[in-house]
This record gives sequence, C-alpha cells and structure tokens, in this order.
Amino acid sequence: MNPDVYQAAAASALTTNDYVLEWIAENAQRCQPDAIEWCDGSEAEKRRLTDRAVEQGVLIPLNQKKRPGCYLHRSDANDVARVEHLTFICTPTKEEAGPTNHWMAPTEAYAKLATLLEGSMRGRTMYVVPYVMGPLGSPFSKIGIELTDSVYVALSMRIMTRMGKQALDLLGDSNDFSRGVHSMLDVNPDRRFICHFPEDNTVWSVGSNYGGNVLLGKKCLALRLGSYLGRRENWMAEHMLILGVESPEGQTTYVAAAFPSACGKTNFAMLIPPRRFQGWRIWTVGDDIAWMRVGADGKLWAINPEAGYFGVAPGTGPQSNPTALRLVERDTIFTNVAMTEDGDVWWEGLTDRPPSGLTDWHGHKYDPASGKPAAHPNSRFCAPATNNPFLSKRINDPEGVPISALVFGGRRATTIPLVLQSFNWIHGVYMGATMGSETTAAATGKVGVVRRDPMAMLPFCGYNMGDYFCHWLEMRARIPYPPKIFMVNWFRKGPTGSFVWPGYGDNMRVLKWIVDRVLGSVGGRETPVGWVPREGDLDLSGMSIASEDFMEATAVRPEEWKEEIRLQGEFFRTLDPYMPRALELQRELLMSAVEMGAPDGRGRTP
Ligand code: GTP
Ligand code: SPV
Ligand code: MN
Repeated sequence: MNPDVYQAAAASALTTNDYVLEWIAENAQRCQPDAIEWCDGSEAEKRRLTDRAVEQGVLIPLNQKKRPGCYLHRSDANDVARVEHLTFICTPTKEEAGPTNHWMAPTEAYAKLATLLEGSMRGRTMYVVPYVMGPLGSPFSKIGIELTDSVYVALSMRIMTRMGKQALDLLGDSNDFSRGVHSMLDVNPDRRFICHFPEDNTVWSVGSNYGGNVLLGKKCLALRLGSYLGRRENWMAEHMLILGVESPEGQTTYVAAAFPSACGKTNFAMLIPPRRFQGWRIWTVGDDIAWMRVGADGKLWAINPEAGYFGVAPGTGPQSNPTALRLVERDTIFTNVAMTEDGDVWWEGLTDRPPSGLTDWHGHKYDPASGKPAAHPNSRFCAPATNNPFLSKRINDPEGVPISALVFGGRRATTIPLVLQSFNWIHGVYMGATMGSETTAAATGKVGVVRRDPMAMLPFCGYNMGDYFCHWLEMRARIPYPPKIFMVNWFRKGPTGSFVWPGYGDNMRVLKWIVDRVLGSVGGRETPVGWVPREGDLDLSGMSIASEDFMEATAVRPEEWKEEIRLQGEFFRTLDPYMPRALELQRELLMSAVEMGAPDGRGRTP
C-alpha cells in the first residue's frame, strides 16, 4: 500500500486508541484501499457521501419534492437477500457452532478470506464506520467498528446505528469493540462468505452488498455475536420486536415478540389499533432485535440496539402498515423497489394495481403482463427510527423497558392457533424451541416450505442451538418476575386457502388478550397444549369475522397436534446429543396430554 494513505488516515484519525489504529493499519495493509475515510456521523459527511454515491450510480435520487432525502439503490441481481449457506460460525470446534450452523475453523476462515481481501480495496475508499448498538451510555450497549468499501453500507449504517465519533469517544482507549471487515469484492456469489469469530468479537464479510450480510451491526453483531456474548454474560440477544401497549388510563405494558424473517415483526411493532380501541396506543421500541437482561427489580428489561428500520417493502400499504409509510416519507434509502415515472417508489401492496410507466427493480421498463413482481419480494426500506410518529419515548433510556410478555409466532397454514398461552416458562421455551414457519424471500432458497426456526433464531444463533435452549431454560432461575410466554399465528388458512384471521391492525385484539392475561384480568380455555381465548375473551367488536372463522383460527385439534408434536420430536433429534432433557420431557408430557385430552379439542374450562 502507498504508505501515504495510512499516514493520511492516521493524521485524520478520530481516536488515539492504539487497538483501533493498529487494527485499521493491518486491514489497510491487506485490502490496499486508495483512501481511508473516518466517518464522524455529521450532516456534512452525510451530504458528501450521498453526493458521491449518486455520482457513482450507487444511489439514484428519487423525486426530492415527494420524498425529500430519499434514494434508491439497485443491488446486483444475484445479491438480494441473506445467504445462510454462505454464513459461517467460526468457533474453535464444530460442536460449539452446533448442528444448525455452518462451521469453518477460524484459521481456515481467516486464511481463506484474507486471500480474498488481499488488495480488494484498490481503487476504492475504506470507510471506517464506528457505531454504538444501544442507547449511548447504557450498560446494555456495545461498540463496533466496521471497515467497508461500500458507500451504501456507510450511509445505511448511519441510519441503522448510532454511528459516528461518539462511538469512538465512548470507547476511549479500550479494546472492547466488535471488529467488522467488509469488502464487496466483485459481488460474486462464488466469492461470498459471511464469517463470524465469536471468540474474537469479529466478523469478516466478503462478496455481498446486501442488508443482513453487510450491515454488520445488525444480524452479525447484534444477534450472532450478541447471542454468544449473552450466554457468556447472562443476558439474551433475540430476534424480537419490542412494543409498548398504552391503555386509555395511561398504563403501558411492554411486549417482545419473535417472528421469523418477513413474518410480521415490523408490522406488529407499528400496529395501529382499530377504531374500537380508541384511546389505546402502540409505541414502537424496536422492530427486529431485542437485547434483554435481568434488572435490579427482578424483571426482564429490554433495549433495541438499533436506531433505524431495515424493513420489507412489499405488503406495506395504507391498510397494512400506515406507520411504515410515514417512516419512508423522507431520508430513506430504498433497495430493489420499483420506481414510478415521476421518480417515486412503488412495490406490490402499496396500491392495488401498479401505476403505468414503472421501472422494475432491475432498472428495466416494467411489463405487468410478465407475471413478475416490479419490486423484488425482499426489497427493503432503510429509515431512521426518528421518522416513526409512534416511536417510544423510552427509546434512548439506558435501562430499556420492562418486558411483561414474550411472544413467539410463525407463518403456519395449519395446526397453530391464533394465540396460545404457555403453562409456564419451560413450556414457553418449548413453544419457542419448536416454532415452525414457512420460508420467505428474506433468505435465498425455496419459499413456502415449513422449517423449524427456534425462537426465529435459526439463522442468527451464534453457537450451539442445544446450548442456546439451555441458556433460555437457565434464565428462569435468574428472573424472579419472568414475563409470561405466548405463541401466535396470523397465517392460519381455512378450507378455501385464504387467511382466517384478517391480521394487521386486528392483531390488537390478540395483543389486548395477551396484556389482559399478564394482568390476570381475562379468562381463557385450557387445552392440552396451552390456553386459548374463548369467543367472549377476545374483543371482536367492530370487526367482521364469521364465528366459524374464529373457531377455525383458535381450534386446537388433537390429530393435528399429535402429528405436530411428532415432527417437533424429529426436529429435536437433529439436535442430538445437545438437546436439553427438560424440553424432551416437556414434549412427551404434551404428547400424553394430547392423547388423553378431549377428542373434540375443547379441553376444560376454568
Ligand atoms: P424481517 O425484517 O425480515 O425480520 O421481517 P419482519 O418480521 O419485520 O416482517 P414484516 O413486518 O416486514 O412483514 C413481512 C410480510 O408479512 C409483509 O409482506 C406483511 O404484509 C406480512 N404480514 C405482516 N403482518 C401480517 C398479518 O398480521 N397477517 C398477514 N396475513 N400478513 C402479515
Ligand atoms: C431478516 O432477514 O430477518 C432481516 C433483514 O431483518 S436482514 O437485515 O437482511 O437480515
Ligand atoms: Mn429480521
């Protein structure tokens, strides 16, 4: 490398931290950038980087009258989602990564990626992106630095995290920061690897420029490294939204919910209650990730480590998520959505029919007769949390918020009722551990097949899934006042193949039942597999749902459950010999209960 490049970088350094400076020198030596630029997080820097991205064609300015500060990015057509088969947990032994993760030995992974990174930034700028995950000054928070040759990543990290000099100021001369190295290389799937080194608090990501693969604070640090650190340090890093339910009397109950990718977290976190629930408000704390630990009061407390939303665009419309539409009115980077004639954005579900004169996500003229979507099914918006009119006031609270209920949910056409309350913590952990969901476009691969996705963490757990279950079970002893645990399913289908529950805003009715169960103020029906609301327990007023649809939505059918529990057992066997015995015993208990239960599935009434 031209030594001047590093000299110049050292001279403009935003820190005197030798650990940071040495690490940058080492990576600059390897990647050979033409320039090194420290990101301070300022407005001037945002303008400069945005102008540069536009010049390079990385960002396309949208209609600035309609969408001030908004830009469109079109990713490479082969680089549109997370790549789980190219994502590796690089622990010293394969056992530590466990049977659900792809594993590479650390020495092998470092060597392989070092070769790929050799000279990878020639002709490019290396951006030094310091960031904080979590509120500044919170005991929960973690500091990371990402070195990247993508201006799109630098600008997106600015939205998604508390990015800039403040992170380095907080770090001081400490060595306790997460080290991320990212190079797009030539965006070639054959040279694409996302490697995590939990023991070194390090991630190296090459060959992609897409979302969860490259915004290293998000899935890589906040979930994969985070879950590993959480186990070591007795806290939990979860793929969960966090919301506050405020009653008309002004009492707020906080709920965290884990749904797999593209299964409704952002929508649920921004729910607008139906008219019937006048005076009720849902406040968003987070829409994707929760870091939770036990507070001095013995409750479980959560923060959202992120500062923005990287949300799914398709399906976001004025009916489904009006709040999200307000989020993306300004200062938003869109990826792989379609563009209208007048430089606005469009995606399937924004309006009933595509406007004429659309440009599709590839940048070609859109032909509605093609049968293909105009926006990629995993197209996304990246918007600052401060755009959210219903952002929780507690968003920067260093202590976070106390969690009263944990909710697990998947996309299941059959079997799983609208809502189910667990009998106790172990049963709740069992519900999370056996979660299944039909696959979506958020990851590459076949869409629509049921796969087990424990706690929605299958792609994000940074260590052995069996040990992760143990960690969940062991947390019970550390939480004197644990949250109640529930399971939901917005996606059950009737005999005609359509959803039996309308979902979206009407999910408020289920949320209200959950909150009331926590407060102990509403009844339910005990079934062999948990508690469900009876028809009168759920407030259905002001909505049109046929009684048989409600019965279908909440039905617990022994025949379906016997098969479900059998399949859950099959999944557990794939985790042997790491499965905790408590969960297998819970499974057997549920199976016996189902076998003994009332054949009509009606169970007992309290
Ligand atoms: P990630 O960002 O990938 O983690 O996804 P997410 O869990 O935040 O999912 P999101 O809220 O973006 O929703 C994904 C898709 O599910 C969208 O197309 C929504 O329209 C759809 N969806 C969300 N909530 C509901 C619901 O209650 N019912 C139905 N039928 N669909 C829903
Ligand atoms: C997910 O897939 O769960 C996401 C999007 O939230 S990504 O950041 O690409 O992982
Ligand atoms: Mn997610």
